[in-house]
Amino acid sequence: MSGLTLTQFIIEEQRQHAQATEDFTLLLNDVVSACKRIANQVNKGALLGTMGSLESENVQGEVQKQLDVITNDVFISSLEWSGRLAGMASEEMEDPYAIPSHYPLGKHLILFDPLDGSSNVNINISVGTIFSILRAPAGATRPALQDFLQPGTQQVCAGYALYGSSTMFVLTTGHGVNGFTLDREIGEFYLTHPNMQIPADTHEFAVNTSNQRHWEAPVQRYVRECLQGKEGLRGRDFNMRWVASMVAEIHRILVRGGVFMYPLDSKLKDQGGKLRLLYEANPMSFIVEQAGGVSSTGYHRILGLQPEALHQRVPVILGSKNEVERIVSYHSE
Ligand code: AHM
Ligand code: MG
Repeated sequence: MSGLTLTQFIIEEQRQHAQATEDFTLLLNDVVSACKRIANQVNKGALLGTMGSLESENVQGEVQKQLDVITNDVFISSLEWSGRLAGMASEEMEDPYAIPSHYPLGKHLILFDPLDGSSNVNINISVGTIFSILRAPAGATRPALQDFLQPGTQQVCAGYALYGSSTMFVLTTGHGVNGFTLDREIGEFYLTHPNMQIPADTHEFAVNTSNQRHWEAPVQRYVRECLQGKEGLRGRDFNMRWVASMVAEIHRILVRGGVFMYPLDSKLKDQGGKLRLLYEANPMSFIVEQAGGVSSTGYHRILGLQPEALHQRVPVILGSKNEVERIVSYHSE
């Protein structure tokens, strides 16, 4: 272990990069605090009596878990007061959250999914928090919805916290990807995974095969060829994983390579995909590209998409460069 804490790392990065501001450094520290509070909630599990579902649905029409709502509140209360943000938006709220007028406004916007993979929470499988930070186009004034609709290339920072067998925080500010592990007794994240790189080649893919009959032809072809293994065109066996927690899948890919797909299928066609562009696909694509991987809808680079709605969904195919490029080439044939 290098002994470098996440706080030290963020401050060092700020010193190295002229465009980073103290404001941004403090904002990131508040995000880290929010994730520590969420880790604590998730880790206590059934002891808190918060594992159940609610009667309510979120804006996506999905049944909310108690913890979806609790963790959304944790994020808001950790960040709204600080004067570093002009606005916030979340998977759990239909419209951007208006920061109460008694707090000062800052120059950044944050979009987040406070508890991704929450259908896994009551069966004790990894879940995570995903976030994306943008500059507020108009600076420290109350943002309009339009201000949040920036292409992923405009992100100044993206990251996730993974609440797994250990709690990790992984982030990029556009200068590579670094991973930190929480020491619970001390309450600090330490740099354990410096300069994470996704291997360009892989023998592992992740996709929910229960949707196989609905997929488009290029994804059908790719998975069919993987499953044919040594005896098929690829000439080697492939392994398959599906956690149903995007954060856990992306983390696995950052550590040992792989391909993750939530592709378009005939069931999802009307809604455009399953995963949300602004607080799932964009931050994960920024991280994956910064680690040497590729991220695409199959037809377009995800980071280049111009968002049209806050909760817009997109097909996602990302991970090891050579495999994702192969899948993309199948889409153009
Ligand atoms: P959520 O934000 O409602 O948790 O949904 C996103 C999750 C991803 O983490 C995961 O990749 C996917 O949904 C799992 O979908 P499925 O239930 O089809 O396996
Ligand atoms: Mg989610």
